[in-house]
Amino acid sequence: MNISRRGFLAAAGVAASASVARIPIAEASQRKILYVRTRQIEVDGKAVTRYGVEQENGTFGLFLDPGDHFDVQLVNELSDSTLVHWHGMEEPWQQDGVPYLSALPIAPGSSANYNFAAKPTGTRWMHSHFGLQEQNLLASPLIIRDKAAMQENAQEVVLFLEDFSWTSPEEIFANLRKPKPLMKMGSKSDKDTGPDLNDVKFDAFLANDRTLDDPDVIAVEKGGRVRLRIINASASSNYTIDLGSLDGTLVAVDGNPVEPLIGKTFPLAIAQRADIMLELPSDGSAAAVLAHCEGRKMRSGIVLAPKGARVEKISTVTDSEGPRVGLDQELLLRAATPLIPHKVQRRIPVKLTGSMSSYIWSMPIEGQGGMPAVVSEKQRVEIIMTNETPMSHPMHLHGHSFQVVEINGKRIAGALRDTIMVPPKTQVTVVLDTLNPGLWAFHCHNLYHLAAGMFSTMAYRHVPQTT
Ligand SMILES: [Cu+2]
Repeated sequence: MNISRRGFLAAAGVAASASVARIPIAEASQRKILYVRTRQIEVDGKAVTRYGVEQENGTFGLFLDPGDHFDVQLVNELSDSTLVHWHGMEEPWQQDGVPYLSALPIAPGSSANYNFAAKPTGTRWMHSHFGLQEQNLLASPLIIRDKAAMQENAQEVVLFLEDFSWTSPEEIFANLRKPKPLMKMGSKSDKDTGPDLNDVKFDAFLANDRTLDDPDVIAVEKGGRVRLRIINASASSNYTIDLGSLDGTLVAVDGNPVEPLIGKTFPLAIAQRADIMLELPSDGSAAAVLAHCEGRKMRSGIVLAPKGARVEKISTVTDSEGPRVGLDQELLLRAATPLIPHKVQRRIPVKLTGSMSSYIWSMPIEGQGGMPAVVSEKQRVEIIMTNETPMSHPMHLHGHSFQVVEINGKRIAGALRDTIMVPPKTQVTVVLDTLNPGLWAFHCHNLYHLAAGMFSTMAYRHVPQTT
């Protein structure tokens, strides 16, 4: 049982609406210490040891208020090296947490310091970028609250999604990489036309560290308003968020505001986040927020329960497989604050490619021959990603937000994101401004695709102004 994390996620929600004056300024500017350590959770009635990032008081992850600085000492209490990436932040590149690229890993018993402006605001997260540690749940929420979100008088509820296996990530990866015969009956070959939804058959899906058999039940006000901050921290699973009979209003994706979009279901690819506003039932009944795994009959979720509400048992297994996570909703999204119109000064075509039979993935950048995509500072850059494989790839660029502007030839003034899923046989174009010089990771966020080579970099220097 992990009381501290569960209790914390609920408490964060309850306190949110009154939190504008909660932390005195002197205290807010103090350095926070985050510990990377092991912890015990319970899955299907069995205790299991996994990793985590927590504060001294057991608070999982980090919640910053407007004006707070990201001032963190990260202490590695593991017996293994580690390094943590602040996913979605626009930090100086040396503090980005990619081993051997932005910094050396932190040795066991050592620590590293981070200090930068906490921007952009919104629902971010943190996770190990070292080896396969992310699959061992080395991830936590990283929320940078903004004034508008705090003034909307809604309770803040974090829903943190993770995929879980009893098999070690090293063994999962070794199994994926075992040579497969090309044309075995029932197997997928390189020439297979149908898409592959899941590489890994996970044993459980966790929401706030718990399965639906014993879900996180969060105390809410009858008829109250809730801001769900949903984080897909899974290593290799996409979901459809299902609000049941309730309507939700999607107000931000990857932490960045979008024009409100009302719905009952919302796709959420690996590493993406969704902020959804919910009005709770006026009759005081409980409401479940579920995450149905793509291509699987399994789901996870949490329950929002006003005082006295009956909390009914929700089955982990459903009758049907979770729907394919595509880009239908992406086409409808509009950034609340789009990039200022500007002509594209640099085009970067990227092929998402690989071989299922040998489980080798890559993302060659046209004309770069394996070198980083070298760009210039203060340019409008367009990245055109073409997926030639039968699997989808959630593509993540570090240190920047990009705007989705084209999907299979259809132009949109789409969402600002840091992670965009590119489905099989699909082309997605994004644009960004190069305002954060450095050496940046650009990769598929499916942990096993990343480990099998689907990784590249983008680099540019700061050029001092001459007058
Ligand atoms: Cu991938």
